Amino acid sequence: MKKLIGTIIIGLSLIGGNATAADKLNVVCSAEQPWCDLMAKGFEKQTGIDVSMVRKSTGESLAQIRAEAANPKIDIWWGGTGDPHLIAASEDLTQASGIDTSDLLGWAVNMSTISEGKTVGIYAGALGVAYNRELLAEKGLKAPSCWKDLADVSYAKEIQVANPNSSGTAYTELATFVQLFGEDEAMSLLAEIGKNVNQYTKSGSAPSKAAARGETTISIGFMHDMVTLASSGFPLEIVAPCEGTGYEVGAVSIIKGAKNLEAAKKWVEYSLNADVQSRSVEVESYQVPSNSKATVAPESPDLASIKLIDYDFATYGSTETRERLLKRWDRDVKNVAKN
Ligand code: S7P
Repeated sequence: MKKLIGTIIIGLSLIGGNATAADKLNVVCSAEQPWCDLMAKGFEKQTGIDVSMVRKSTGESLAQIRAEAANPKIDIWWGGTGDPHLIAASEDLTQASGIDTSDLLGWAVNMSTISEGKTVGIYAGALGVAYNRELLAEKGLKAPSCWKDLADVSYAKEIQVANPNSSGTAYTELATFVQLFGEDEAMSLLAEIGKNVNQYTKSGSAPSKAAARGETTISIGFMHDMVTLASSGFPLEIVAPCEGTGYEVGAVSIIKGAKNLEAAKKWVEYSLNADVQSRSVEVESYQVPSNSKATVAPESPDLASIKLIDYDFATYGSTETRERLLKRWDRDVKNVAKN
């Protein structure tokens, strides 16, 4: 009799569409909030799977995934710069999705190759500098055009950038400087620029939002985030630094030990779909999509026309390199700026 009642209850709950363990997905999202929300809603609508989502910067997401390794609460990590996704893969914190990558662009497949399928690229975007042209004119400052210009004494307390410990954007900047100038010169230059920094923020997109609002004159961040603000009418000018610049490959990973593995695989498939990627424009996210069949928004910075470095994802996406660079940044850049 008990067995019969149990069977009836399970049957009713399926007919009623109540969420069961298989109908849930826990996501940590490291892209901008509106895009995270659009993805969650679209996925729920298409699959009927309930998404529980939290937004965190890339470095913070990695820290959470590491801390929960023995009992993961997250199934999917979507968005955020690729290096920490590669680090999670190399630390065996994520697992292969088995997804077909044949429609993806080379830089997206490269992430999968390096990580043995444990992460894959969903978008790309270049790093740059933005300035508020009204504030710059008011203060009688020259527009910067190179990374090295940012060390000029005339920019004292005029620059805002994120902290690379929490922000994937700022880690991309740190790794870009090291690849452009060598490690010692990069640290000295960042320390010089640090004298002009008014705040190291937690999130990578915050400095450009502050520049847009006139709370800082200059920001460092991803150009697509700057485009979002400039095309909304803020007085921001965007600069591709003369020495060349680095770029991110945003990624998606399934957490090892994910409690909702089938749903997680569906999310990876969903997020690589060309139509889904083309929808990013609805929330003014202008990264370049990784699916070759997705539509690239006319506002997206044209990566082919920017002097990009040959960013070494295998090296800068390794635990050893990231830990070493962050330690040096804390010692040689952040603490020096306080003096
Ligand atoms: O969605 C915008 C974006 O620039 O933010 C991501 C970024 O890594 C997350 O912010 P943090 O720097 O705070 O980690 C980028 O992946 C993405 O393009």
